[in-house]
Amino acid sequence: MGKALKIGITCYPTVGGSGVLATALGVDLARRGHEVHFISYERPFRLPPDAPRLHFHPVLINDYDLFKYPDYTLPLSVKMAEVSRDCGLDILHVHYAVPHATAAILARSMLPSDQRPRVVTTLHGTDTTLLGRDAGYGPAITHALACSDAVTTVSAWLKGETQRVLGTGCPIDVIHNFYEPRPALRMRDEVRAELGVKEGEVLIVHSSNLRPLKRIDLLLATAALIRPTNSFKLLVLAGGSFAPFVDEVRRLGLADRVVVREKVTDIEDYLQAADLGLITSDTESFCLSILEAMAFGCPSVATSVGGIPEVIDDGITGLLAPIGDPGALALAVQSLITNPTRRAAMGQFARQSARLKFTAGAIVPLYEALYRRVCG
Ligand code: GMT
Repeated sequence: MGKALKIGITCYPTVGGSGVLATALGVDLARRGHEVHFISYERPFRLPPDAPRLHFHPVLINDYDLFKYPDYTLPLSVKMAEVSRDCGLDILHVHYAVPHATAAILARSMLPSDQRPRVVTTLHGTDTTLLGRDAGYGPAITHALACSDAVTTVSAWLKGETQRVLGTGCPIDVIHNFYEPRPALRMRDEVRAELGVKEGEVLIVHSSNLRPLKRIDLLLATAALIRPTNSFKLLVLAGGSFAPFVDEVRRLGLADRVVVREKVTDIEDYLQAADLGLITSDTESFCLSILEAMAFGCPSVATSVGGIPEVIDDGITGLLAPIGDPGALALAVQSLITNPTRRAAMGQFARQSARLKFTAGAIVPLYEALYRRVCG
């Protein structure tokens, strides 16, 4: 290993793919001997409390009456500059461009030239696909990318979208997401019993923040079409409130099929108990939750959108279905419910693919090489 680096990481600390990935990256970098400083408004929820070389610096947000909208970007940039100076950071690595990349560029310009860290921006998805299209954000994102020392995207698809939507000519490295499963704490049978999964039923898992682009309406419409109706339970691991969907569950006659667990932190316990994943998103730049399921030998049925085909090899590690078609999704799910041998084989390939292509061991060295490249 080369010289240990001092790396600042900024991400959203809440339940969501970009923060989860950034936290896992920081944890692994610290394990590899680097000094890692998280800078955010709250401690990322998956950050272990006492790991060596891992530090957390909270950003205090103002509460002035004179502001109608509290500002986060400026206090964040001031904290980034302060941590960079006091801890001698080599790198500021920001996950999700808005507002983190702009804050990092500002922080860097507050410092004397010999104390300036290199800025690495990782785009995760909606920072390009949603905010990049917004006239109130797009130019600021393009500017922050142009001023970054390196830009990465979590899939080749997102790289193409970033170039297309933002018209940016800056070089972009594609570094896929990774997942390092923690051991489950409970037995598979115990978790299935807790969820009320009966003998012979297939446990389908959907894990997401339930935002509109995850298409929970389509997820439930798909579940309502699966035959036989009593062949499965659908577990929703919800990163947000499921309350807005409860009426629809009842209307579709799914009350005895759908089990919800909100804000779960021990996802591994549930993933090892599942048989099949189901993702119905309108758009996804990678879909970390498919990878999390794959790591537990659980193949997914998913809409063929965005970067998902880079994660699932259709017909080998899972099944892809056209966007917005609950009939096709239900048929794909049914084909794996009724064929446990094929499901198990796909699960084995899914686990192998996760281990080969998408572990910390495969991916984190790519970030380290990038850091060393920008540090010269
Ligand atoms: O949509 C989410 O689940 C959260 C969001 C985020 O930024 O936290 O996810 C995005 O980043 C994840 C990690 O890189 C990707 O796996 C998701 O596909 C991506 N979501 C979208 O692009 C819609």
